[in-house]
Amino acid sequence: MKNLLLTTTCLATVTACTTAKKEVTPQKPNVLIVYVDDLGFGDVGINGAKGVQTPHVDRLAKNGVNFTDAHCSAATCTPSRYSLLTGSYAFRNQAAVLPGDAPLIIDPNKGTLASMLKDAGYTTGVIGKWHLGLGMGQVNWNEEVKPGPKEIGFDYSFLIPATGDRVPCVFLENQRVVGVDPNDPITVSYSSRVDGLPLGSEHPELLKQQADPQHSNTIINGISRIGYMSGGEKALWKDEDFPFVLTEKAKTFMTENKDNPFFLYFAFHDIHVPRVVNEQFVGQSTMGPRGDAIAQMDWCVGQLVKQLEDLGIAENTLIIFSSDNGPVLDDGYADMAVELVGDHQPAGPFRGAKYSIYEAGTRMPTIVYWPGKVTPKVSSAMLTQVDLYASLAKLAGQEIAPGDAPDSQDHLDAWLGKTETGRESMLEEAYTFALRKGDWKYIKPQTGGTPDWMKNKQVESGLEDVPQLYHLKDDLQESVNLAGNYPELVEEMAAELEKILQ
Ligand code: NG6
Ligand code: CA
Repeated sequence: MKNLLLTTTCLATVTACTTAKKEVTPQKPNVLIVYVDDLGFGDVGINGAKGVQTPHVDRLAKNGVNFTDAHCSAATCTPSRYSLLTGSYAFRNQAAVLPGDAPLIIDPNKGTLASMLKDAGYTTGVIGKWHLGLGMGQVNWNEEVKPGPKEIGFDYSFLIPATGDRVPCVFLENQRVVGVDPNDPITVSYSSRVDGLPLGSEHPELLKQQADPQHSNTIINGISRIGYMSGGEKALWKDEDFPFVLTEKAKTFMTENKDNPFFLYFAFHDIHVPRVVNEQFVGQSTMGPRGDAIAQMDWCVGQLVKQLEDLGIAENTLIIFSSDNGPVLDDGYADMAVELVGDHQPAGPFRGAKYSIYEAGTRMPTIVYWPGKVTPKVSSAMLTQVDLYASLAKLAGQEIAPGDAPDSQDHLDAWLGKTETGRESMLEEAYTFALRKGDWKYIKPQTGGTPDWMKNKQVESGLEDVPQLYHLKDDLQESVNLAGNYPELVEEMAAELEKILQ
């Protein structure tokens, strides 16, 4: 009946027919965030990687926008992910690296990137590393674990609950442990030993990789972890399977949602420790497991893109590729990352590393790829992942509810490479704070200097008990502290930073 009426109208006037046609809104673009863990700016071929090739990532960069000054919000994982999903600076929730039994740190009553896109008509999914806490404390891993992704806007989830180096070493699908067995219940503790599996500290002969004391608790799959766990034998993951398990789940999600707009947050375990790659990728780099993990990650990226192409939806999918914090070589396991790095520079031209307030801590390899929609280029726009919330809201035509995403700014045009004007100023978080204003960078003083654990990892923390001021255009390496030369600028930037932190 409806069709008949429309035909009649069209026959009546040509104008009406054209108008009716125009009103058919095209499907909103899918959004795929490909989020690598601990990948440094210089760890991809397009940014100068020496010890490993990344043809799939490079292809995205060459046919998309490759950013040189785009940042995650903080120099560690949990804070960056918190900001990405909430559009809020991480210090507002004191977000820090979480243990594997921590409660969910995102407020289910507030909007998230996922809930905002869901409200805009998207089907939403998260696959991979979570590390934002689950439940409300004292989680029973043998039952549904909530609140979790569903309560903050994800229709589907398949998770590594915390990190690869933390228990529990099981996957959760839609907030239930995959392979849970009531006859073999799972117990997890971060405070005391639980009976059952051997510990790395007592049985180093069982290990595939030796580990530092913090990573020497329960052994699972030949790797000692942070934290204690027993039970769930059938549910335990095999690290070597991650690339296949995760990409298969992503492919299924894309296939099931190929006819409706979807948002997929695909969060790699790679290239975080433990770097235990599948045998298919062993030896693909000259850098041992860390480089091989990069090759493995690159293969997965290729798989995700191929699936979009095979489904015929690549041209309607915006891909954002980035990382959650800067690179680190030794992060607790003896995997030869330091010994085999050669002339490869994980952080590219920048100073610092994961955990560091210097640029390498947050300046991420960042690529936006959208075939036919984005003109290939290199962009120096200053951007932060905190802004993806507001920018993607713009893309999806969605209003941001009052009080949500307080730090997020719409820079969609910059993300899409239409302008190189990004942020005017931006916060960087590590174990102190920095403020960027154009080429100027001010680092807030912090008493106590670099803690021993960072020194042991050979990380240049950037923690100094005096103010630091760098001019990045002339001094990308943050090597000449100009604070003494520009006291007024230091005062001005310090005041602006404190205003944000209030
Ligand atoms: C640290 C771990 C490190 C890594 C990090 C989190 C120790 C000594 N080190 O506490 O191995 O897991 O937390 O990394 O325990 S992140 O990328 O998830 O932030
Ligand atoms: Ca990380």
